[in-house]
Amino acid sequence: MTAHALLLDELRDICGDAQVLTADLDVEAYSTDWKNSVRGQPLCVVRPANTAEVSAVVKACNRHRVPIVPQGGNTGLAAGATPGPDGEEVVLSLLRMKAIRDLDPVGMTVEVEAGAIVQTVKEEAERRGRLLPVSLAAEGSAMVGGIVSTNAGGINVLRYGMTRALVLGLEVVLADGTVVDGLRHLRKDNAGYDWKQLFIGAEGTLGIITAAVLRLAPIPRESVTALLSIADVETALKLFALAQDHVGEALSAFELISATSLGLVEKHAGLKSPIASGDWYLLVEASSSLSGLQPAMEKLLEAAFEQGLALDGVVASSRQQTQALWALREHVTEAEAREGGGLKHDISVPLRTMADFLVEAGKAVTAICPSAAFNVFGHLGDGNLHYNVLMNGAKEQAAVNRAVHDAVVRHRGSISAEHGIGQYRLGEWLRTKPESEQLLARAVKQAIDPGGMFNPGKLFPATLKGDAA
Ligand code: FAD
Ligand code: 2HG
Ligand code: ZN
Repeated sequence: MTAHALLLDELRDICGDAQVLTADLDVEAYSTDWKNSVRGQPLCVVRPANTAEVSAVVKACNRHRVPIVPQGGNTGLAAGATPGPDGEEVVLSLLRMKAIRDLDPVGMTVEVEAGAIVQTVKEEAERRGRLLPVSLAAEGSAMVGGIVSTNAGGINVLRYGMTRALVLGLEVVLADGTVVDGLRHLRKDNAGYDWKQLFIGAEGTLGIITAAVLRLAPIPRESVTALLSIADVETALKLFALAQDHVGEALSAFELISATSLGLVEKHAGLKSPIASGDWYLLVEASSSLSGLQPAMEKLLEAAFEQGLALDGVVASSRQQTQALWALREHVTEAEAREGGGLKHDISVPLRTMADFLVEAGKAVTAICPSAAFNVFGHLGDGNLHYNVLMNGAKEQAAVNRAVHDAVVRHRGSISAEHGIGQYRLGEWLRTKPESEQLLARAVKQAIDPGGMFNPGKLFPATLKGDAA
């Protein structure tokens, strides 16, 4: 019997025959990323039911030296959950581990297994009068382990922070099968290194997250959403300052959408903006547990018109209208996918240089690919835009990718604000990340996963800057 066949038998003993998938048709959905840009071939997909099974699976894989690719909802946009092409890796899917173990509305925490769907946890929290304050268009499929492992952002980072800010405790399985139980429901814990931070945003390269304790928030009673059209991004930044002055900490979303993005949404999703007239649009939301927000938002809009910042605007006056405005924003990714040919960038730069960045990157891209169109949208309030270039599969993709990231580096920005490196940005991470930071990343990996059991070829390449050829 080959080593692989032995391992498959052991995995079947641990999880049951039905939970070890090997047939091409069965593993298909686990073998490619959401964008369908990378296709892999796993040795098998294994679906453990609990932490003890995860630990046993990891031990078995370790004995046979077969690496593991952790997978949640497979909605990641960096191909981090896609196995390599050679049938040499086991995909470990968390999808059966979806229990909400404990929800404490007073302490405002929820303890949940890694495979729980984000939307399901949000619905349960809402039923108990609390908010899980993470919002992203993929939340109907993304899982808790996935958002923690990518440190997902979304549209409410401005108010509540990235996923990292919500994680109070983690349970993880290490490469030798050890279960580390850090599932504490504590807001304050300075008893030693805060090791969980290493696993947040590690994209499955250090261990398997099997459960998490997340922070909840009160449900805002009042929420006001407005869509404004504006002439340019400098104006958007002035409006951001104005919004901070008028609604302060109640500001929960400040999203920029280009007219091109809205055009794609209209073309592919049939959704039309209620206002027209600008090259750019802002979706602004404020929410609060206290009342009195509506007049503050109205004053903000009045000031925006008086100062000549807004060209046109609409404030949602019902839940339905609010949903309709948000639908315009939430459908951009799907619409871009239908259009095809999109080259994604997930950049952040300091807000005060965002307008300069856009000019520089735009010139550089157009010089390389004159026919390129720009699907730019995203979380302007966080200094994070999805600077996606529509170039119809043109051969200059790599050059355009580099030109955009060169502009990012000039502004001391990041080539991935929220989606991660995965496989998609591996080369650009190597090219743009300073050597000292690359070596630090490898030191962490070597300390926690010295045998390279978890997600090889993701987050950083085997050979780093400065390694001898
Ligand atoms: P997967 O795609 O399955 O995995 C992502 C990474 O985490 C992989 O590297 C995987 O190996 C690792 N991983 C998964 N589970 C575990 C685990 N239990 N233990 C260890 N490692 C694990 N992202 C944002 O940040 N903001 C957005 O606004 C946003 N919007 C999106 C909208 C759409 C339409 C889509 C398709 C995606 C969007 N994303 C967004 C990207 C994606 O949804 C998030 O990155 C999400 O956090 C991924 O969760 P997942 O469960 O699908 O993880
Ligand atoms: C969003 O903000 C997501 O909608 C997806 O992060 C971005 O499609 C993208 O590039
Ligand atoms: Zn985003």
